[in-house]
Formats: sequence, structure tokens, C-alpha cells
Amino acid sequence: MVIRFATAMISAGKGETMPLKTRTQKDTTSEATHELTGHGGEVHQLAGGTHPPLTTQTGAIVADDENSLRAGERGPTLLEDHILLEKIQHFDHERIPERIVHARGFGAHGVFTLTDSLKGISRAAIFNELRAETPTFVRFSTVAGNEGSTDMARDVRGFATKFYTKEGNWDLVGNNIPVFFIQDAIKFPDLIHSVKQEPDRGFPQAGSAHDTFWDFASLMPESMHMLMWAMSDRAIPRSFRMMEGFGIHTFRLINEQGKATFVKFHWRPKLGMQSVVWDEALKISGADSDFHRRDLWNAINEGNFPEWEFGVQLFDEEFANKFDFDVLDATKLIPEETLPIRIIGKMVLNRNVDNFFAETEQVAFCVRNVVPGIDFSNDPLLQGRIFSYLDTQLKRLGGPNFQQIPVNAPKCPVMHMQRDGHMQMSLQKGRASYSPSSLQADSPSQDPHRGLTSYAQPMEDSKMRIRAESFADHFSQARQFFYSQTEPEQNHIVSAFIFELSKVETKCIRERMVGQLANVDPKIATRVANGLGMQGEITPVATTVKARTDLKPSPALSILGKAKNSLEGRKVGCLGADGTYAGVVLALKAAAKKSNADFAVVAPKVGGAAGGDGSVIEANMQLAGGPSVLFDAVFVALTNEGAKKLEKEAAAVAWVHDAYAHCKVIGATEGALALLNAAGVVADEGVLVGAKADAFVETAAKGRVWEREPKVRTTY
Ligand code: HDE
Repeated sequence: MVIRFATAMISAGKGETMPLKTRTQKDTTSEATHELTGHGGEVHQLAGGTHPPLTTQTGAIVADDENSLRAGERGPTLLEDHILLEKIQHFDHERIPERIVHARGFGAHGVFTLTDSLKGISRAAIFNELRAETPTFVRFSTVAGNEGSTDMARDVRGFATKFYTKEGNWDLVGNNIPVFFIQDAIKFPDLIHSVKQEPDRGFPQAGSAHDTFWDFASLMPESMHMLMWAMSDRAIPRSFRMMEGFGIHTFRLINEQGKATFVKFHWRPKLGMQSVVWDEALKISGADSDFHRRDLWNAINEGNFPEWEFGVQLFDEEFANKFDFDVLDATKLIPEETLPIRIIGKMVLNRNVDNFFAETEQVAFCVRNVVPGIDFSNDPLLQGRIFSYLDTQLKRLGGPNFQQIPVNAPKCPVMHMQRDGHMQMSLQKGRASYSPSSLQADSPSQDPHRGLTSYAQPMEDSKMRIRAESFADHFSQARQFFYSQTEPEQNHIVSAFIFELSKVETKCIRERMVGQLANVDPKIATRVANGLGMQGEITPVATTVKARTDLKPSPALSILGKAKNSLEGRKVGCLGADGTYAGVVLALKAAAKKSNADFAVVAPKVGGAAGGDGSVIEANMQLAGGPSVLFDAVFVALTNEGAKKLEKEAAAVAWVHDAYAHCKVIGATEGALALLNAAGVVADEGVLVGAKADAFVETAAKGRVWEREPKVRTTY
């Protein structure tokens, strides 16, 4: 049977005609072409293709998906139209509540492989079976913005990993920054309320640059260390693929004998770390608010699978007790120069999701999801998280069976006596739904040898609401972080404080924040105060604990300090126009490819440009929609005439000027000089006029030209 849809012109009354899709009678002349289970082997031909039949949710074939059921041609719609009702109703219910934090995120599937066994330290199979592969699902996110906000906000990035181990799911719900704003879970709602859009006006979203955040932060000295990180370039990563990840809290590993070892978890990106500069971040948000998700999606689709090393810092109570700070305090880290990271595995993300909602939106990370051999510590922030994630999933996903959703379902047997509930998908058989039972011989029962056990930590203490004295130093590591950065990175932190606090309308909040910075380090405070144009003396906020000045810098905390000399995973942009020589573009493309970098041509028209040698230069982007902020290094491939024309084109001047101001390596043909001059480019070692493709790519691989920065931006 074939059903055809045709557009007929029918009278709309009053003499006009209007097009109306209407169903013609059955056409019995064509033949079915292939079998479709359950629907009588019929295939329906819609204009231009062969499709399986459209059905209702209950499987009935829909004959007309264009017109609702009406009383007459121009009459009212009938309530009886259950097809219309079903379709509209399902649509009305398409959304679930977005995550209260980390609403904007992007996920992918991967594989974790153990490369070094932790035998004797943890009894978890995932840490024992060398070379064993464990499937994973990772979701990267921003914290503050709503689901539809921009990827490039200044923010912490979530780095949450679900390991589908053969002993159950282990969720490591971490961030790309190894410390946190607060020490105790009870302050989390306050922190998040302060950073989210202000409740009376509903803005600004996806940003901390507003009064309520800095009001709260300036009253919470424990946030000082994290604020240093949040104002650093870590909060504006170039790509999810170029971020480190951290479990943050101290966890425990438990061995066969019940012995515990403290552990901190780390992810190390194979591509090395890289960030963008703040002005670039602002412009990327405008040019492509999906910058990070597009980057990850494209990389995976093209087979450039992102990879991370997985490492652990292992230590015992005795080692922990040597520090002035508390290892249970999530605002502190253990520098890797003090305790090296042992790399024990790697993770490769190798598959994009098939359906964003079903997987990325419905993935439900729960901090309480651990497997035998992994246990919690008494970190008071972690303890609160053990509750919060389950609670939030119940609300978002609507009931207690969300673990059955495919992306959440463990890939090992699941047997328990929990029954029923909303959307129960599993057909649980048998008479006994309780334990112990003698009626059902094969019903599951506890296994004290293989099951989850908590570390038997001796405990006897008074019940109290108190913050331990060992949590009191909020400034020493903040200062240590700042002075572990290279000079450009320190400048960026100062500029970020100035930018953010300049958006704060209430003067006393700005002053209080600078007063807190004075406790971290008077020099930092002075620099920020200068940038804010603050008058008079800085008054430090009263504190009992002073910042230690004897902590050695930890170079591992700097991004630039450990930058890789590589263009792998980065993107080169080439500006071409009519007259550009195709040979120049092709050579650049080949050189970029050799370095495993991406390459794109930007031209005034997306249809391409007429090459100087008569060929067509194909463009990937149109000039106004392909600003240079989308690239890591740029090449301006123009003839004299091409440059003269583009000199008068604001988008072209901005293209070159931004690349220069963002300290990128700029290659150019000699013909491009007029445009370079119009854009205010001044020669330096990152401006390569007349350079061959290979030389340009080699210089670009060294990264940004930071020496240029003081010439294009005031530093305080
Ligand atoms: Fe979260 N956090 N969090 N958090 N968090 C959520 O869970 C919470 C904290 C982190 O991609 C929520 O499913 C509390 C630290 C990530 O789906 C919620 C506290 C760290 C994600 C929640 C913290 C994180 C979340 C919101 C203080 C770094 C995204 C939606 C006690 C180690 C997971 C959801 C994803 C998500 C609560 C603090 C990381 C409300 C109460 C510290 C990466 O349950």
C-alpha cells in the first residue's frame, strides 16, 4: 500500500484559494519494497524517499501527520483527535528540570584502561586488572550558567566520569580545578545562589561578575584559594580536551585486609593544557556559544579521540598529619612536588552520543556511587554531596528508577529487593521481594566478603557544629598558587579580578574583596586596587590566621609552565580572498595536517574565492562569521589587491587585530601588509611575513607570544 500526500489548491472561500496539504485516496498501484515487523511488511513512500511508517506511541500507523481532525474544512478541531493530542501532549512534557548547577554540559562515551595495578592498595577490580578496559561516560559542564548559556563563560568546568565497572558503577564527579570555594556542604546553596542570576531580576547568568557573588565571596575567606583559580586562565579553557580534571576531595582506597589509603584523583590531558585570553573568551561567546561542545563533537567524529592519563596521589594518615592544613579540607591541595602523581591508567573518549537528551541530559552522576575498594573520607563537603546527587536525580528524573535509564544502567548484574516505583522498566520476577527469604532459593542475598564495606575508622566524639582549627588557614595556598604562575598568568589573574569587581556596583563590596586579597598578599591587593581606581589605603579584612610566605611555588600549578610545544588538536585559520594563490593555502593545509592540527579557510564569501591562478579557493567560513578568535594561529594569505580591498572591511581588520591582541602567531604573505598595517600589527617574533608554511606552523606550535601582551593591554 502506498499513501501519497499532495498539495492541492482548494477554495478558501470568499474567492481566494489557499494551499492545503490533503490526503489523496489510496494508491494501490505501487508495490511494498521491504518488510517491516508488525506492520504487514509495508513501506510508505513520502515525496522523495522510502520511509518506515510513522506510528503513534502505541504503534498504530498514522495516516495523516499534516492535518488535525476537524469538523469540516474550516471548522473547529475535534477533541476526539487523539493523534493530535498525543503529539502535542508529549511535546508539552519534553523538558525535565535542568540541573540546578552544571546545567550546561556535553557528554561522550569512552574507555578507561588500567596501566598500573593498585594491587594491595585497593581491592576494586578496576584498579587491579591490568589492561582491562572499563566503559565510561564523561560529561563536561560549566557551573553557573543555565542550559542555554555560553560554553566560554569564566567558570569552573565539571569533569564527571561514570565508570561502568564489572562491580558496579563508580562515579567520579570532579572539576577542572583541584580545590573548591567552600569547606562545608551547608554553605553550598548560599554559594550557588550568590553566583546564579540575581533572584529579583533574573540576570546576569553564566557569570560571577556581579554584586551577589562578590558580596558572598568577600564574606567567605575560605573561598580565597579557589577564587585565585577561578580568576586564572583555568576558568577559560581552550577545549574540554585541554583541561586537567580532579576528584578534589580526599577519598579512601580499601584493600582486601580492610586497610585504608588516602587518595586524590587526577586527570591529565594528552594534548596538554591550554586556555584562551579573556577578551577572546568574550568574543568566542558571541561568535560560537557552542565552542567547546562543537570542538569535542568534531574531534570525536573525525577520529581524533581525546585522551587523558589517570593518576593518583596516595598517602596515609601519618603523612597527612604532617601538613599544617587538613587533607579533609576541599579548599586545599597537596602540591605534586610534595607528593608525586602516580599514573595508573588512561581514558579515551571515542564515541559521541546518539541522542543528547537520552544520554547527556539524563545521565545521573551520584557521588555515593562507589564500588568495593573505594570509600569516602570525612571531608564535610564530600559528605554533603553523598546525599545531594541522589536527591537531585529523584527530582530531575522523576522517581527512584532512574538507574535503569540506559546511560545510567550498570553493565554488571543488578539484583535487589527494591520494587515498583515510577517508570519501573525491569520485570522483576518471583514471589519473594524481601530478604532473607526461604521461599525462593535463587533470591539475592548479602555477601560480606565481596560486598561494599566502609573503612572501620575508630570514632568517639561529641556531637557538635564546629569548623576544625586545621581548616583555618585560608590564605597561604591562595598566595602559593598566585606565585606558582608565570608572569603573564599572574597578570591575567589580576586583570580578571579587576574585570569582575568593576562589574560590581556596590563600592563597599569591591573594597571588602580587595581587603581579603590583602590577606592573601598586599602586592596582589595593590595591583587590583590600582586597576579599580580605588582611592586611599587598603584595609585588610580582620583575620586571625596570616598567609604563610614560605611555601615554595609549585610550577605544576601553572598552565604555561607545562605547556606542550604542539599544534595537535588546535586549529589554524587562513584568511583568503579573490586573487589568493591556491598553492599558499594548500601548503598551509598540508603543514597543519602534518602537525595534526585542524585547518579552515575564511573568505569574504562562503562560496569561496577566485584563486590567483584561476582555481577556486574553497572557504569553510564567511569572514563575519569566522572571526580569528576561533583559531589558535592565523595566516593572512592575500595579494596586494586583496589586502587593499579588505583594509576597508571592518571584519577583516578586526580579524587580524584580534589575532594580534590575543598574542597569536600571525603568518602573512607580503601582499597582506596593507591589512596588517590597518590592523595595527607591529612586527615581533610572532609576526611572520612571507614565511613558508612549515616555518609558520613550527612557530605557531610554540603557543602564544606573551611578550607582546604588555604592548596591547595594560597590566596592573
Ligand atoms: Fe556538585 N552538584 N555539589 N560539585 N557537581 C551537582 O547534581 C553539590 C561539588 C559537580 O555532569 C548536582 O546531577 C553539593 C564539588 C559536577 O551531571 C547537585 C555540593 C564538585 C556536577 C550537586 C557540590 C562538584 C555536579 C546538580 C557541596 C567537584 C555535574 C545536578 C557539598 C568535586 C554532574 C546534579 C553532571 C552537579 C550538588 C559541590 C562537581 C545539585 C551539595 C566540590 C561535575 O546534586
